[in-house]
Amino acid sequence: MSNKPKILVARAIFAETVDRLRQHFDVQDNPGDALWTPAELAQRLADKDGLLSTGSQRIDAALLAAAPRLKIVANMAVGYNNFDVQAMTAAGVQGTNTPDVLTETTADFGFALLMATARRMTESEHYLRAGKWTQWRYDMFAGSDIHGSTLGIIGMGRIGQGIAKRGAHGFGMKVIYHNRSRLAPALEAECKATYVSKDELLRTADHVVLVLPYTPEAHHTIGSAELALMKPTATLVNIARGGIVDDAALALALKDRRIAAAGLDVFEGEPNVYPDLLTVPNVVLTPHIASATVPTRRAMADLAADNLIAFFGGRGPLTPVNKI
Ligand code: 8YV
Repeated sequence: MSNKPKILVARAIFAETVDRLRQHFDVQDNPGDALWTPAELAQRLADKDGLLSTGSQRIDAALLAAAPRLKIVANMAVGYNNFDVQAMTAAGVQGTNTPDVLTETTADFGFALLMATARRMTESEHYLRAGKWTQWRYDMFAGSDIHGSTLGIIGMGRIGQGIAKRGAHGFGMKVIYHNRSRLAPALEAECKATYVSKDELLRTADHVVLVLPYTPEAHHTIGSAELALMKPTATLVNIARGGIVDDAALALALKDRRIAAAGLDVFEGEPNVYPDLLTVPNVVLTPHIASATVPTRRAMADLAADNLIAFFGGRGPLTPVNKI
């Protein structure tokens, strides 16, 4: 019997990463990518020392109680709202995430979604594919400009800063932002970004991008009251987390053209999508793929694995989210 630590890999990941884990650990993986229920996950964790998780596993007190040997959960995501950090710390379980490696890729995607939304790219593609394009028209799918417009970013962490730089330096946008805390002056200058209140941002931005982490306080940061503050020509992009936007209120605002359009990569209760969002034309919908490039997903899997290797190697986790 091996005396290596026992690791559970909760979802399918790159075979090379699993092979590397096998050099250090006794690994149970999930190559078929079965979606385990919390009870099935708990049963598999009963004899495990470590877990490589993704955003789809909830790590809470009930799960921890069923996993008496568990010492670390390495999330393959920068966001870790699937962790009950307090319960993990109380149980002496280390949590880690995957910051930095996905910053630029995710900022690229945020900008892509903003452009697709403002320039009505998927709506016009559906029209073309449906065989409806029979003649040119002066106002056909006329959207709003990106260059020279005002970009409002809510949540100015690493990804928000990446989007600000793309907007300010690449597209000559005026960048305003709102965040829990103001950036240091040097960072504001680098991003060419001006701090404003949330209301001022919503009132003045042509394009609003949400990049804040999900916390209970961030729930429905954008609801009907906030949508009412936005310009009728404005667009809204959410690449942060489902639940930050009230999807029902947004669907109504899009239907009533209270705002021009939205781009959504994340949803309340995903992978379920609020049904009305599937029927309104002025929304671009993607299935939580902002970090999905092959090199970035590899880097995320590798960093999660490196956290496990460093932790059990006695070197401490590389990117901890709690202190145990
Ligand atoms: C992940 C993400 O793909 O890193 C995050 O926080 O939202 C995405 O990059 C997703 O959470 C899967 O773990």
